[in-house]
Amino acid sequence: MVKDSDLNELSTPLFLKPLHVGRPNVGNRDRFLKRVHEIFDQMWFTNGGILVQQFEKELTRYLGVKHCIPVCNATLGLEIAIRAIGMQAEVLVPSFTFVATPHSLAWQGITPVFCDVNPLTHNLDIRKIEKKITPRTTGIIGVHVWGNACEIEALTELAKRRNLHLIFDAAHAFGCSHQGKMIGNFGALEVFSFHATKFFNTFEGGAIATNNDDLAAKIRLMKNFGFSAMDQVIFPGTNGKMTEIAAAMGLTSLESINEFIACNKRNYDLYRQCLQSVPGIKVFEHPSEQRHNYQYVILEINEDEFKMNRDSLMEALHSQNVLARRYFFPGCHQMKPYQTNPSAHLEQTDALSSRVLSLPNGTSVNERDIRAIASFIRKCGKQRKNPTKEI
Ligand code: T4K
Repeated sequence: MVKDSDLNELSTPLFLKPLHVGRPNVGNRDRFLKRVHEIFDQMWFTNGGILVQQFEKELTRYLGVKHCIPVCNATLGLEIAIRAIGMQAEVLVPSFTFVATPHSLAWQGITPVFCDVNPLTHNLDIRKIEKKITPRTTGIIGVHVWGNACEIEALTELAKRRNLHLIFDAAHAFGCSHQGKMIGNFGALEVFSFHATKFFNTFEGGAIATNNDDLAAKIRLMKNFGFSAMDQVIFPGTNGKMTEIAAAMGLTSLESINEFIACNKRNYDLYRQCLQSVPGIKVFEHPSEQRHNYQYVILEINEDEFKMNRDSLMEALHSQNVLARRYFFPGCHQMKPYQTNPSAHLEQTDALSSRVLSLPNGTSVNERDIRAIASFIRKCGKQRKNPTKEI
């Protein structure tokens, strides 16, 4: 264990090798490689092969949902979903999200109208959404940021009352639940990301979950060029298919998902325990009464109390090879493609994106790492100057 006093003696960084946010979790490598050999034996690489079919079945069972359709990534999954459901003109989205969320609308000529977030939950602020509805609004995309469910009931009620489509970007929320039901069962559909940086990965990948049979049928057509049978195209589609190798990784990841989650939770609890008494540092809380993947360890830094701002803390951590990330910074409304968007003044989003910092979690992080990181952060808070110069 590294103590504060030890840090004073450190002339080399705390970690010799970088400790990343978003390091992939990998299940049993031999089982994965066995599946890869099967792929070569079959000489069937994509277009709905047996591993994708098996992965789809397993996902559906895991989530308790009628359909969970694997796709090549969540961004394309969102694009397909938005088109399948018929969103057009303007769609309400949070700005405090990864830029893929608004891009999936803008890419098909739909204007993302950015809404502010609730500073406590980091999700869409239901009290502020309704004001943004115009005659051009056709839908809402809620994002379950850090895996924590949006205010689903309130959003569902609003969407119903104002005749809007409602879908969820559940990129962070695989393995999480809301009111005892797995995420994947809400809105018209939900889209997961299985990108390498997610706690559950298929290298690149994602899935669209829905309980609506007609919508599922449409999505299946759309992600395969609109083919209904050989030589028969009945819809203008795209290529959103998952490959066999991605499904091999997905099946292998699924076998270890409980271990990944247990490891994330252990780490998350330890971070909280080690940082709870540090003035000006708050570790964002995940709801204990729901299932959760505990992937994200998010610090909120109160500069006045901590005596150092978020960016200086990030620089200090980077100097020690702890590659903390500013997810999400800046808010999407501040990014170049969206700066002219009239919905641009979002006080809470701006404040939040200047105070959050994401710390490494997952199977590549151990107890000793976390104690060292927490000790270093505590030390940073005690110093008003740049701590890296004194360590
Ligand atoms: N909606 C939301 C709310 C999302 O967060 C995302 C994705 C999406 C939609 C779209 O999902 P996908 O279409 O990607 O399925 C990363 C990921 O690329 C992105 O998937 C993720 N969100 C976003 C939050 O983070 P970057 O630009 O920050 O990635 P990058 O390359 O800087 O890597 C992040 C960290 O992960 C680095 O510290 C290194 C580490 N890393 C990364 C990769 C790829 C590894 O250790 N190994 C790896 O293989 O976007």
